[in-house]
Amino acid sequence: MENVNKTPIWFMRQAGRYLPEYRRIRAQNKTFLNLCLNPDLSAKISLQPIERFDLDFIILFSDILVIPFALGQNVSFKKNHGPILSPISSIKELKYKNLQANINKISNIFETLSILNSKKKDKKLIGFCGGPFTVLNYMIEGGTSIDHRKIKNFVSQEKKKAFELIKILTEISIEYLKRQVDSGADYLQIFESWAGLLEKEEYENFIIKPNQEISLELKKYSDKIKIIHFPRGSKDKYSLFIENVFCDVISLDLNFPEEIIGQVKKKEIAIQGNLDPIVLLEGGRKLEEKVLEVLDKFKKNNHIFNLSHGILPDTKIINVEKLIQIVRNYDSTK
Ligand code: 1CP
Repeated sequence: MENVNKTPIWFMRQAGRYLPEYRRIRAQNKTFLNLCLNPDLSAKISLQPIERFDLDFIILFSDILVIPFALGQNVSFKKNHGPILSPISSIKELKYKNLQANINKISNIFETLSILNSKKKDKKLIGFCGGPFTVLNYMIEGGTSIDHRKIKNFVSQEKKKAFELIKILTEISIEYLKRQVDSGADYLQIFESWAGLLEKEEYENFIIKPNQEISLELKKYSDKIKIIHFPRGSKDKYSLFIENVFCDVISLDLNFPEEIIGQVKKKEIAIQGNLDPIVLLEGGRKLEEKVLEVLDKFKKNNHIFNLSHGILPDTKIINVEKLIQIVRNYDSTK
């Protein structure tokens, strides 16, 4: 059957452990960071989900934690455990010289983007970085955290140091993203995955302001680049976010305020999202129902179909295929 629906689709973490072809490459490359810094392999992994599913967007295969690495922090990834960083508590512990010298440590990533740019055909290429606060979270916590106690204390008790580090992270992110634009990125996604940890002035200072600065600088740099913001967990502050931060696309998790749907339409911002990755993992009838629910909910908006967070490693390929088929066959005019 011919595709009826034009809603573009991709998945956060579309390249990764749920794909056997990824696991094969990963098994032979024990050091995850080396994989991120290997242009041929990174480009190959980025294209795996496109070759398998014909998705509309290619996202660079890399990680948000290449930035702490570029700043001289020790970063490693332990199998089935996640990232491990030697935690820092101030700027002095970083080998921060000048932006270009630091970014040059990860310049292989620009080569990956250039390869992808030469192969992208009609697909759009997404570059990305972590939001400054989210990256700071990992730098201070030293890895995955359950209660985020250290970062919460840090921003409330060590404000001056927190501001200093956020400033550096914002500057390096801007420079890093500009180089991604130069290398062929059509879209940039800013993963502010831990935005939901902050409230009030802290949300203003550490989420809104840095994200706004990133948007403004990138828009000044290129009139073609499209920016996707993902301030995950912002809840009722999603509205405040889009009022204050320039977005071409806003990526929604499961708990956004309903008024967002009309608010973004007025501002001509597209919506990205927002199927629960657990629904995709579980499959069955519920998957069919929920995919249609998402399509119906956003059919009057410019909509990019995606999940509310990254695809889970145990997700079955047949569920992914099913989801895509439903999206491609959906008729939004009905
Ligand atoms: O063992 C492995 O193979 C590593 C697993 C893995 C993968 C495949 C990690 C470790 N990172 C990635 C790739 C990755 N990470 C991409 C690639 C592009 C894609 O296909 O989407 C992207 C965009 C990311 C972004 C990322 N990394 C975020 C933001 C998105 C989110 O999930 O909120 C975060 C928070 C990270 C940190 C990170 N890196 C890896 C893990 C397991 C984590 C999460 C740690 C945690 O639980 O807090």
